Amino acid sequence: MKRILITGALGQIGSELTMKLRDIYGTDHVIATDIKKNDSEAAQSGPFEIVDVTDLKSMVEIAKKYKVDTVMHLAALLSATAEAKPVFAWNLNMGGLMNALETAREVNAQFFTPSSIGAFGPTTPKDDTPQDTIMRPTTMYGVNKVAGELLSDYYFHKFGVDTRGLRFPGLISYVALPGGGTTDYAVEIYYEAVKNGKYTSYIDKGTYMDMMYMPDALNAIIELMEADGSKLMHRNSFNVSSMSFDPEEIAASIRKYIPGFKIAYKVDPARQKIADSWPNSIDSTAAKEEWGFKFDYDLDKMTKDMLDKLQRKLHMKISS
Ligand code: AKB
Repeated sequence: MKRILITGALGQIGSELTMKLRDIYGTDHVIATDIKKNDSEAAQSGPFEIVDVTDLKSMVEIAKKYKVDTVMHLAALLSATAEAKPVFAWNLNMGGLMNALETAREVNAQFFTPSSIGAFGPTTPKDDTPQDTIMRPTTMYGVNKVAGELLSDYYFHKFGVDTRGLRFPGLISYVALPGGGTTDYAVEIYYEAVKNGKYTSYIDKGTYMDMMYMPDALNAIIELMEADGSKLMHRNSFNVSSMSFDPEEIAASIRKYIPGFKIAYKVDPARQKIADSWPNSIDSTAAKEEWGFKFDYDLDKMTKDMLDKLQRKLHMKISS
């Protein structure tokens, strides 16, 4: 049975991944860590330790204390925050990744970290973006993600660490909010739809980006980690996506359940510039062929589930 250490476990992905892994592998086998503790289920329902990912010694100590055989490194700044604080982002994103890889090497653990559609740039083909293509990102986050993919490849080839990773699109979820991302609008829009029946988007109409619902993202991580390593030609950088839409299309999907829903625009130039440098839609064929990537949720199925779950979470009823 796996023993898994997760960094950034109280963030958007970690809050749900921790709980799902505890269901599969047992509560005591999943050690959640983050820079601060909070009241969330992930922090309270099983082992939790404060870990600052810039502190290698404490990460290795915790990994040894719990005898982990898997490290899932999620702690990182997202694209918009990284762009606003590039030096801090380099230190946290690259320093944290290096320490997490070193920890995995030290305790001989399997390793996962997410890459992103942010690893692509304006010179990358925009539609059906191939798995192997031009990667010259113009954001600090993108530079971190490309370097992270290469560093993970290096640890695999040089030290034999079983590194694995996915290029995630924008992830949509209702448990923990994302923070500081460019795709966050696609989460905020659902909260505002339930609370106020309207949303003002900071991303302009006509801007297409890849997205995925959190249950599909969690399955993708677990399936990749369980996959036969000998078949993984793109082990640290699989394109994965289940939908691509612009703000008008997500608004139209919400209108199927809230007919009076209204969208307006107040474009944030900083986040729009990042979005404009990313693909419209990426090609996930390599992930399908090499480890059987699949997904359950398209836009309308996700919208229905998000609106149901948020009504329960916010104790609010939408009038349809
Ligand atoms: C972001 O918007 O920064 C992230 C991502 C696509 O990596 N959600």
